[in-house]
Amino acid sequence: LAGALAEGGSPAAAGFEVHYQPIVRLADSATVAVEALARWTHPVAGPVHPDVFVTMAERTGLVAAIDDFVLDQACADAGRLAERYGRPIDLHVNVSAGRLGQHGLRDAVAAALARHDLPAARLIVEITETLRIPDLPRAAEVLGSLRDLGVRVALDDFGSGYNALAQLHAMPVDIVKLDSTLTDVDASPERSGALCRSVLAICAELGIAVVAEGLETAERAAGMASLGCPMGQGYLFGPPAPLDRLS
Ligand code: G
Ligand code: G
Ligand code: MN
Ligand code: NA
Repeated sequence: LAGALAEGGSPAAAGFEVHYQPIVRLADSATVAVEALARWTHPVAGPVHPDVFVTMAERTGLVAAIDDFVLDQACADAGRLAERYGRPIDLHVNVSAGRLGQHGLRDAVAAALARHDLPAARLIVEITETLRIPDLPRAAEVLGSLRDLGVRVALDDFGSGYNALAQLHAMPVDIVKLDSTLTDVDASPERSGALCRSVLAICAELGIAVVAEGLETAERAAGMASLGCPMGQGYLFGPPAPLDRLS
């Protein structure tokens, strides 16, 4: 990975590309946004699972290069995505939580928006909490600088990582993405319902929108809708796919 991304080697040249997964309004299944997801095909080893290369990249400090590539590609694709869906839609991009202690995230986001003439209101930055956020006040400051641009902030995998409630307490958040372990009613119906209802109540009180992740069946989507969850994402509505093969 380091070799592939070594000085000057662009992620695209190293075999990275961006896939998109629809995020829908549960009331009518209309696509309101897409999440941009990095994909990597190693020239010799073939496709590498994102969990593998994202973890490797986080450990080696290369994840910012991947995040910035996906951010730029997503902003570049905004026009074609609007054409595909017949109207402008929101773009979600992932940013590793490790990035929140560093300078430069705000500038990278501002530069990508300017380069592609995309309104900040169309962009959502998802904070992926695979790493514990060591300095929440500092992270809150960096996220605040993104919001000053007009970009929204989402907490990804909410409920499965570290410090979920402390993060909600400390950081400015516009959208919570309910992790699929919580929306999995089949595994644990009563607990899933109680947990989802509670998170939805907290978010309603704080004025935070919610996206239920991992929706694979119509039953699960209907269940989340009946709890008052406004948005969903999952294989039911479409898997991550290249722009020209989006469902
Ligand atoms: O796309 P799914 O295919 O399996 O992605 C696996 C994990 O990789 C998810 O947790 C997702 O958040 C993360 N991921 C995918 N694309 C990116 C990216 O561009 N940047 C970061 N930091 N994480 C990503
Ligand atoms: O960033 P995040 O961790 O939310 O990335 C979404 C991840 O979840 C990606 O790996 C994507 O491929 C995966 N995913 C998307 N929809 C579903 C689904 O319905 N079921 C499961 N098991 N995984 C999903
Ligand atoms: Mn995500
Ligand atoms: Na997730």
